Amino acid sequence: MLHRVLLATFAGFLCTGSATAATHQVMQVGLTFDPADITIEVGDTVEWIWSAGGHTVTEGTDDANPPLGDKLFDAPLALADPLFSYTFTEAGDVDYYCRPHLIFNMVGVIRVQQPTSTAEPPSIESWGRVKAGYR
Ligand SMILES: [Cu+2]
Repeated sequence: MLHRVLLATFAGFLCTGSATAATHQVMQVGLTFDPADITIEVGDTVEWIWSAGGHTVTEGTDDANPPLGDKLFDAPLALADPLFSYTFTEAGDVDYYCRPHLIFNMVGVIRVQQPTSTAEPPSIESWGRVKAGYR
């Protein structure tokens, strides 16, 4: 009976992991995103916050890559839309830019990593410690 409880507890830990989805903020400051390069985990949300002017938060490296209709996001960031948020569900680097200001290199990247708690399966040794740890 105790073994089943322990297994269920450990399985629950593996499924949920120990990380909680976080929210990261990127400010629009003049013709830059700040910070322009951030690393987050799968499941995290990024909020882009407007300060002045008219901008976009557009996935990719330019309007052709990927094509405008195929982008993960292409959102205005302006007085009328002062905040854009997006939750990243897959690992990988996601480039983005501001369409009117790409010529001024207004770009950024979100580096999405697998949560560290679930990146690797537990080793045999850690299983032993978990089982032995329940005195
Ligand atoms: Cu801009």
